[in-house]
Amino acid sequence: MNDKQPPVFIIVAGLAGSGKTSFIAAVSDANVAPVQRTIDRAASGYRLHYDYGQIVVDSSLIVRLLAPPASRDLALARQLPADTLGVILTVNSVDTESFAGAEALIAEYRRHASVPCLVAATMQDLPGALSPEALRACLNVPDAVPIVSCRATDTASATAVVIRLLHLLIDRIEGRL
Ligand SMILES: Nc1nc2c(ncn2[C@@H]2O[C@H](COP(=O)(O)OP(=O)(O)O)[C@@H](O)[C@H]2O)c(=O)[nH]1
Ligand SMILES: [Mg+2]
Repeated sequence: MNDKQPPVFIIVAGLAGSGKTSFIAAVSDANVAPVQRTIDRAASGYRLHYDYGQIVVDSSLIVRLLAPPASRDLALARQLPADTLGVILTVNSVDTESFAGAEALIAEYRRHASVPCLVAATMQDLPGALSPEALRACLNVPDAVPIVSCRATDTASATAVVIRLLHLLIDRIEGRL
């Protein structure tokens, strides 16, 4: 019997400069430094460059992390890959000028995604970073969506965000959410 599962996906979405590439590099296995992977869309005839990384949990389970190019974000929000576990929405906590765009992106994912979503508030190590509570108010994020402090360049910090997303998924499977 072949017990190898097809890969499952976590989408990392956010505006340019919000820490997506850093986040994927920090959580991915060392031998899968994030590469830009071109995904061929044979049916529609175009090619896209996604940031890509992966976590090999064991011989039967691989979690792939994908960050879509910003131009693709809204289209992807409406049609996530079938085996998507959840969405991590990165927000640059110091870049107040990005907040309007970040708010719109978060709202779009929440409107369309049937999988758990959370916000990773990146750049929390920098002076002037807004707290998760302040970001919640600025970006109109409802309480049901966690906002997790994050340093996207740090493996432990980024991994904690992934684990939080997995707990959200478990809560949902067990009917607690
Ligand atoms: N200090 C700090 N720098 C970060 C953090 N996340 C990303 N950066 C830096 O911010 C810049 C943009 O990050 P990047 O991952 O390229 O963002 P992307 O455009 O969303 O892929 C890079 O120079 C990163 O090193 C963070 O949490 N803290
Ligand atoms: Mg990038």
